[in-house]
Amino acid sequence: MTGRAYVIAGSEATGGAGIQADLRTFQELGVYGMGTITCIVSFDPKNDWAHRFVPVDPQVIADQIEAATSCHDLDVVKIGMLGTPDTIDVVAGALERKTWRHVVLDPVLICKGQEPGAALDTDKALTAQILPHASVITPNLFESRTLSGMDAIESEADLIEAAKRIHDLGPRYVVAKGGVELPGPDAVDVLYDGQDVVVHRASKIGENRVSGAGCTFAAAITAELVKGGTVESAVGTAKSMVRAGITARLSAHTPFDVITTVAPG
Ligand code: PXL
Repeated sequence: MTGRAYVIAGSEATGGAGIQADLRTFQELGVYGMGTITCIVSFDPKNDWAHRFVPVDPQVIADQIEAATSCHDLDVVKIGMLGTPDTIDVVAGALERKTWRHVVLDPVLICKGQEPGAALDTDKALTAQILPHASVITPNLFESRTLSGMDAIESEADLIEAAKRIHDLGPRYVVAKGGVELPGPDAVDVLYDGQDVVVHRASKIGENRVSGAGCTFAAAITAELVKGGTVESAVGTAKSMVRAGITARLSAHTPFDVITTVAPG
């Protein structure tokens, strides 16, 4: 183990996404992982796998952060699903309390299958209180539209424009992910650092979304930054890892297949 990686995120009870995917990714990339749970998501098989969402009490989140940060000297943290403005208050406070070398933010506004309306208050709080602390942000297409204020992102040029607008909100590096929804044969990710645009691309594997891909991507970037990699090389490793994991996806009884955690070979 060459370093310690920390994640503040939600639990997703089927194991496909959330902190379960994060910790597997840390382990697979050879860093020691620890996590603080912000909320518990349990899909409901009796109701079309709808999201049952329970936030963790803010004091309990603060206690977990205190335990992790007192036990270990940490300088890289991944932020995943926060879920409520109260949780965002607590996590913003923790980010302010010490200096982080990197804060990798996966700006989870809603998870697959949730109503976009649920994102509105979380979106505002995340933009105001968490984004200014992020050094790396990894929005998917929906999150890029929401954060950039753009009506539509339908091409690589649109994605680059979104990355530039999100950069203006504070994060030093923006990784805007095209995923399967951006039209074209390739899964395109745009990395923008305020000066240069680097486009990472790989052919799409099917046209369906896979659960856990966004979590795995940001967690892999986090692990590589812990090990001392540059953001650009971390993004390359994360993309290879997600591609390998989607290739080796699991089918499940949920509406989405599930990514597996495979270190790039
Ligand atoms: O994939 C986004 C995501 C992140 N974190 C948690 C989730 C989900 C989607 O279901 O439940 C905890």
